[in-house]
Amino acid sequence: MSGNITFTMVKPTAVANGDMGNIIAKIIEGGFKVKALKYTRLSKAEAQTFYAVHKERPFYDGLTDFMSSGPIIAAVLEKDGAVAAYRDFIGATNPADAREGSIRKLYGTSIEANAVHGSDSDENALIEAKFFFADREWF
Ligand code: FUP
Repeated sequence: MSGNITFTMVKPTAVANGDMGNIIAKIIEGGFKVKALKYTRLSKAEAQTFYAVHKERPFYDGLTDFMSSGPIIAAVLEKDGAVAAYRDFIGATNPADAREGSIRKLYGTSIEANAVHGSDSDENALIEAKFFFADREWF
């Protein structure tokens, strides 16, 4: 399965703004198959674990506060070359730099509140997916 899956989250601001349905619809229209899907909320400690790779970065505390500030949608997506395809699909990290029509351009409001997460490697996609989903929750 590695190489064909990626992991995404609809971040708290996008959920709070009522954009979750539009974002999930756009992902499916983009040719990504939903393998797993969950409405949930990270604790601060869980957000710190999830973003541990950014532990030394100046934005780590704010990012983990933000990501635990409200409910999110977590999902595993399938497509050939899913990681790269999805990163291209959602646009640049900073919505201001994101491609016109991309999810981050349409629904992101700042580099932190950039609407969605997308895994950066096949290895991390699997780690992140397993962080949220038990085997029986994948279809
Ligand atoms: P991306 O892989 O596009 O999500 O971007 P990064 O891995 O560089 O960043 C991870 C998350 O950290 C981003 F979603 C938003 C946040 N971030 C900030 O809050 N400030 C920054 O300066 C850079 C990233």
